[in-house]
Amino acid sequence: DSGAIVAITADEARRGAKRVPLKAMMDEALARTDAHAVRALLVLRVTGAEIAMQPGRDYALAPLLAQAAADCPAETMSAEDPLFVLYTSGSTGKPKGMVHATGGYMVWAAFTHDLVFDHRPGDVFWCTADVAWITGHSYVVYGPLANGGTILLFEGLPSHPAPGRWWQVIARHRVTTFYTAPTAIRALMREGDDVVARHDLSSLRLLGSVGEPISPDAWLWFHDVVGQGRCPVVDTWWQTETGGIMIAPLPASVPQKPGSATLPLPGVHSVLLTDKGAVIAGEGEGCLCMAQSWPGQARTIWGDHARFRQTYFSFAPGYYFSGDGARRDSDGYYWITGRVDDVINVSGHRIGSAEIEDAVATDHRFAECAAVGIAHDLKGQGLVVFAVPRDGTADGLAGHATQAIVRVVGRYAAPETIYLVPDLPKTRSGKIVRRLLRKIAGHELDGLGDLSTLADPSVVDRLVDAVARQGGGR
Ligand code: 7RM
Repeated sequence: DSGAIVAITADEARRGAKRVPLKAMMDEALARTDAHAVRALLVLRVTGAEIAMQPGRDYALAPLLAQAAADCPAETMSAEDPLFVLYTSGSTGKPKGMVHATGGYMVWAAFTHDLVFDHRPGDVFWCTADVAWITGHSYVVYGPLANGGTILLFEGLPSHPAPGRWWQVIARHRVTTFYTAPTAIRALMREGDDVVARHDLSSLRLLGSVGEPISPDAWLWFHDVVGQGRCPVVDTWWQTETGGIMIAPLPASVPQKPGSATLPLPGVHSVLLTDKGAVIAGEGEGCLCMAQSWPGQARTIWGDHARFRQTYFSFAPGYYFSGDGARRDSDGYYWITGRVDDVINVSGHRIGSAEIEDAVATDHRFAECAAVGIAHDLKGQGLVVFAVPRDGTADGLAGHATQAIVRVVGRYAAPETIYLVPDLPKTRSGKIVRRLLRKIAGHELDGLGDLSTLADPSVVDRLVDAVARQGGGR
């Protein structure tokens, strides 16, 4: 997409006891005709696994670095030069390559890291996010390093090789500031309080959460058990598109409420709009939008500025549209309710229903399919796919749908459940009625609501039957 001429990879990545074959995955990606611009692949040795090197294209990184000069003068850039392109899912089409600009993005990452995490000299800042996620970009790399901070980088999983691994890391390295995601907090909570209590967490001063709404019980556990009641919890709302945190409590100055991201940061003009684009005053619920720009705002979608304008600025002219719904209480506090579009949030991974549906469509055994998100105890949302086989239901068909999704989208998008169904519920104009599918997948059969808008209401009974027959449906 970018026309990049050099790519950098590693032989393998470690994920707990597993090894991810990065070099082999890169070989497969570079074999695609649309990756022809890449002339050199630099390979970092991490695990020493056996890998195939393609002469003339692949180079081991270490010997090249050994020959390079130790001094690398900084390049002068324009503030508006692109800094990076990071892909994120929307409700329609392919993931969008969000372009962040050199000056504004770094200003926003540094400013928000300083303000929200009350950055002080001597802090050891640990953001557990993957560097490949915007949270890793802004709060593992750019923000804390621009502020001259000390970061902790950790390659691994919360409970590998044993429960308590993260607490051990915090104690050993005297981490002061710990920023993670609700999905991790829920998993750690399940391990029990005594796992936490076995470690000395007295170095912690501040805790942060990001990626999805945090339920009050998970918030309280984080605050009371991990933070021992001493550490403020900053629930930070933001997006790939915003570059950095937008709504969050300022520690020690904004009283917290468990489950609320609280108030917009200085310089952030958040508003709630009705479906028709009218501004809601005071208490209320609506679409979360921004009435003014801010430095960290993405500048465009790589290669498709028209789509950028359409996606973010056409809902209500003059406003940035986030795609999230929110409620504002009588104190002006924001409570994020989740996406108002067809984006599914699985463990903080943004997955567009269209991406999943397009992936399944690459396997011609399926006539069509629909993907929805339903409540999941650990992951926040779980992905459920309804797939319509072209002819009948052969053995192993659901497995083929999963394989197509893993191949095209990635392992993180492997669905919880696949239901093979004879038909999908559609309106007369042919739109899939996802609201119904969400209810059927969540086994909420009492409130199916008005079925009169369906082209063929009898589909519903056939669907419910098919789901009941397939049980877990895996
Ligand atoms: C940073 C990040 C963005 C979407 C966003 C929301 C959801 C993120 C919170 C949250 C409730 C939060 N970038 N989201 N943070 N919902 N409370 N504190 O997550 O581009 O990957 O996702 O994530 O729906 O639109 S992201």
